[in-house]
Amino acid sequence: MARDDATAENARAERVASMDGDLARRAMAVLEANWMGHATRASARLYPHQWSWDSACIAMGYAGWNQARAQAELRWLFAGQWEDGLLPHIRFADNARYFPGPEFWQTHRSPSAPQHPQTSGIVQPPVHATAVLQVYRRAQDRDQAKRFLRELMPGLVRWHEYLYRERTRGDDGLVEIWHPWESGMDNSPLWDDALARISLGRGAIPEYERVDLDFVEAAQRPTDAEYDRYAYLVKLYRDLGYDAGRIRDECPFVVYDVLFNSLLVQSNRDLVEIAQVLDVDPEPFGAWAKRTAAGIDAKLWDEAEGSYGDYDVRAGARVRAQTAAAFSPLFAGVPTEDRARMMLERLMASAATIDGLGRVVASVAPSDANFNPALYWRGPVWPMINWVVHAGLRRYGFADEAQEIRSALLELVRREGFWEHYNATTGRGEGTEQVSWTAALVLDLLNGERDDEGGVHEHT
Ligand code: 2M8
Repeated sequence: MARDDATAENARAERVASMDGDLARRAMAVLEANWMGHATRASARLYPHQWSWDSACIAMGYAGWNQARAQAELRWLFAGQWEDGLLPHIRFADNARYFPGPEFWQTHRSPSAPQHPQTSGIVQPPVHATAVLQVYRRAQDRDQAKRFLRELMPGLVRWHEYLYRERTRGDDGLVEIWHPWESGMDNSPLWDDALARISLGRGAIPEYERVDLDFVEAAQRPTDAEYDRYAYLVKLYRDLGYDAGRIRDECPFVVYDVLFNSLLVQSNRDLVEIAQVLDVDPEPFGAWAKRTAAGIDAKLWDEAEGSYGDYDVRAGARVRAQTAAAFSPLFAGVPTEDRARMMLERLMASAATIDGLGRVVASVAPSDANFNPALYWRGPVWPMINWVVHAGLRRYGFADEAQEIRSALLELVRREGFWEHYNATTGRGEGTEQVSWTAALVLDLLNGERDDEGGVHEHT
């Protein structure tokens, strides 16, 4: 970097650091501590590797104060991409303690997986094109940032091509997930029925040992029965050599998840914009966005409930659970204004109210029978979900409600620090601590104050 650019970047980092008292500085310190020299571990203790959707969020957090880091983060992730375009949910660091590690995934069984680096063999929600565009938008050196777009675009396109080629069936434009970990919302009640249908005969469960319970109370983590099924599905995929065609036929867990598909719609819209910057034909990405948005509207909207939700492909039925994922189509500009208003009412009625904070979005509605304020993806407040909902509300012009959620989330973090999630009743920080995407999304939200109104795109 030229000396002038370095000075400008330092000046900007200083400006960012002084936002919101010491909150931004504290957030930057979390990312600094988790920086591995080439990418950022998801958290200090429980998650010592690079996770796919965390990493996309982390890049957005870096974008406003350290472009070099933001770009390096995404480059490192995409260097683990498989030959068929699959973007793995974990790129492993060396010698870190975590289950399941590379020895359990055994991705060498797939001809598409790289020999090096070592990765997992499943995916996570596609928020990467959104992250790449955000990094570009926040860059000061436009030419350099354009080169970054040019460098990352082929990987992004191959990633989406993989999803449309291997993860669709029929022509409804929806992509499917094959593991609860692919949703990012691991033990959400959304998966209860599908997992309950998997009966594990003798010898079906591979040998494994959980590591997570060394770091976090069992009451805040998935059950052993859930872990048995997570491990069983991984074993099934590795036994099938990670062959997508065979998994598609044999997999007992096949779900159209509304959050995953909504993030994909937005990523496609962002690919359109990236293509326009690079003077490349944007039409195929616009067509993908349209197709998947139409699929969400046709298959995942329930008129009687007045809500979007997931669809269990194996059961041939909608999934009944009131989770925050239902609001994610707002983020991608999918619903009509009428539907958006219905969603807003439901959202604000089902939000968590924590003493002195105002409303914030719980991962599961407090009125749902499965709600548990402290149990991981079954109730706690997650920064990523609130970030998605906040952007969705802004997009539709629900500025006051967006502001309420933003303020409540930031206040939770100010009070408690950078936790994985926050108790939906007490607001206590729980799960694991020093969490990178919590810090990064706080930085993005603070930075967003300086963006033009509608830091998200127009509703198209
Ligand atoms: C959690 O998931 C991992 C498995 O991928 C785990 O529990 O070990 C989820 O919250 C997921 O969404 C997140 O990406 C990951 C790292 O923060 O942790």
